[in-house]
Amino acid sequence: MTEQVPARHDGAGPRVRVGIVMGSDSDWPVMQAAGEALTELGVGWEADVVSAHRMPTEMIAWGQQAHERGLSVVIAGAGGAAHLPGMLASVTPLPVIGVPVPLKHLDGMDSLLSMVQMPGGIPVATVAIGNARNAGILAARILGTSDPELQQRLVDFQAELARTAHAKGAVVRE
Ligand code: RP5
Repeated sequence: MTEQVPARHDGAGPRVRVGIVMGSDSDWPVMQAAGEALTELGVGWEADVVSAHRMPTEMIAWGQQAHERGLSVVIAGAGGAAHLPGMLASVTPLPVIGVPVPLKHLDGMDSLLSMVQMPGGIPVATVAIGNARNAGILAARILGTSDPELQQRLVDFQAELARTAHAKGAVVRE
């Protein structure tokens, strides 16, 4: 084990609505940004390693049970032959967001192409290579469509992004 993936976000926070899964604990340094974004936005999450290739039976069971356990969105990250998001999408009715994890060979292009080329009927919403933070924000946006308080936090979050961008612009013009 190279990195410690938290089995579940500290339980004391909001109800867990997002499941973050990855093919290996070596993906966690990239994937933890999804959890950080969700925490910033007040969304409960859990994280686990569910490899499509090394533990396929468990992976399918995880996907089949995700909605029954109360999850609403799945974020799945993997590197190389990144089949995890697509395989989960084939067995869950939940929206699946894919995060291509860059490895030392091919810079994540292999992961990206593995995720985006899904057959009709089985969508995976794939973010940019390594951009797990956007996956967390997108999951919050999906949940925000039926959660006015969360949607307001997203409005405030975007306003803060705009303020930050303006501040950066001001520095550049000096
Ligand atoms: C993929 O293989 C994982 O998602 C990971 O990105 C990659 C390498 O895994 P390890 O060999 O580091 O466990 O399935």
